[in-house]
Amino acid sequence: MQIINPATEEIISELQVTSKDELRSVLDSLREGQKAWAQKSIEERLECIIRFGEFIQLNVNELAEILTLETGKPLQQSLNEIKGAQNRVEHLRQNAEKWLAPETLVDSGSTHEKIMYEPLGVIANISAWNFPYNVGYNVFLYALVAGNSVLYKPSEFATLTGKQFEKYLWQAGIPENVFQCVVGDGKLGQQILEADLNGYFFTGSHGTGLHIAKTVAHKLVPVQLELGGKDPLYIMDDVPDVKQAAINAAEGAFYNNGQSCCAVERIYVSEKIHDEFVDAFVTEVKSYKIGDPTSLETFVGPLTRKQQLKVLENQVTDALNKGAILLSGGKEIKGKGYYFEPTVITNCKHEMAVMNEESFGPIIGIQKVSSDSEALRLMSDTEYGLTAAVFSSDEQRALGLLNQLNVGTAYWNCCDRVSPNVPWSGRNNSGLGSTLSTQGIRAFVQPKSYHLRP
Ligand code: TXE
Repeated sequence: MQIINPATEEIISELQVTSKDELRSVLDSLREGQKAWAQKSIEERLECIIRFGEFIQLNVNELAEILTLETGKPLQQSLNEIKGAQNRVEHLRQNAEKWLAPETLVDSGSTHEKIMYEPLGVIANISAWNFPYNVGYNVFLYALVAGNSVLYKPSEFATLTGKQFEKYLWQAGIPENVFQCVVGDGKLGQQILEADLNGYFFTGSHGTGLHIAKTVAHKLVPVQLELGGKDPLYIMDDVPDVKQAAINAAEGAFYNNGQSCCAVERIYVSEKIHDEFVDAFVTEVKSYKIGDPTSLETFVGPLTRKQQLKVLENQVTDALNKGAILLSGGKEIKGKGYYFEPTVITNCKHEMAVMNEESFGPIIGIQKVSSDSEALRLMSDTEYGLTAAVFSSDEQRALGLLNQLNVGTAYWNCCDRVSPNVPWSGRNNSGLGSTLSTQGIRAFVQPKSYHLRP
């Protein structure tokens, strides 16, 4: 399998794809390893995770460079992503024992009732390329602490990063028969679906997620899907600082080149402040440094996948044909690398693809609205349900609207944000189940209830 640098289109590595036989023997060893791993105490498992965090800290620059080389993510953003691993390790250090401890619910003289949390067994973590470290460690660190072994299949667009994490997990004391990173694309993914695993944890597109859920349904094992979105942001007329709101909204839309599951994908602005907001927004976007992702100053690098250029181009054409106005960007940047100009489109309408289909790139549609109820109607009219944001100086007004939206995450005066303290979950076409927080660890265990009569 060839690994291509999206900034230069050069082949940077060639890897041997995991064969069917190798997959079988990897799974046999993970099944064997899991038994011993589950016997270890939570403290012992946690020690390995904490050591992993230390290795990550020591090698942060190397890890960031590989991520940038492989996915085109600007170096500063690669560094930010790796620092998130530290944050998850610390969160697990503080909470994992508490979350996994047996719970006694009734302790009367004649009856004891309690819950023990047992690991699922061997789980598959089929992952994505857009935040490959992040979407990986949000799954496998929690699964490992809970006593599972993990078959990790990174995206074919982020395999080198997956292999680096495997190296440091092993160095940190996680046995080789407890964590294995396999190499391949959807074909290998398909073989994993056909194999005997105790849970499937997926991050990626809605289409593949649905296929996975259908294919493994007969096994009756847990399936979690973290899929995409078409996340709306509404700027109310009472924002205290329109310029600051525009800067924050633009960052939410263009960070990681818009390739984030929770990127701001469509913006609604009150007609009272619309023009001022748009001016400030376009000024901000035009100030972004585009180019070589290995430079710490770059904010917009290449897209990770070449095929997305066409998707973005089609969304621009569709919007312009339906009456939108192009204020910035709008096309691929010719030359080496998969670069697309940061694109701002106004005068948008709900029927344009840029307002109702996932863009997953540096493009944003802005639509004027005349009331909160119009904004609510437009924000709600989607098949997705990942996040929604409202900027306003009035918390009650913002929450009044956010409370009515069918989303997993609601943001007031912020956006495009993930925290280990609260669950990360999508509704409808944005997915199933949760990572992070108590729910994120409970996803990797099964409760066993005890009724004891002493
Ligand atoms: O996803 P895929 P891709 C969305 C985003 C993006 C689109 C395509 O819209 O443009 O998905 O990205 C593996 N059985 N998101 O092509 O195809 C595949 O090898 C088992 C949103 O990367 O879903 C990879 O490891 N596995 C998302 C993983 O599935 C299969 C993040 C994801 O690939 C398989 C990334 C099969 N039959 C993309 N076919 C988010 N939530 O942020 C493929 N795979």
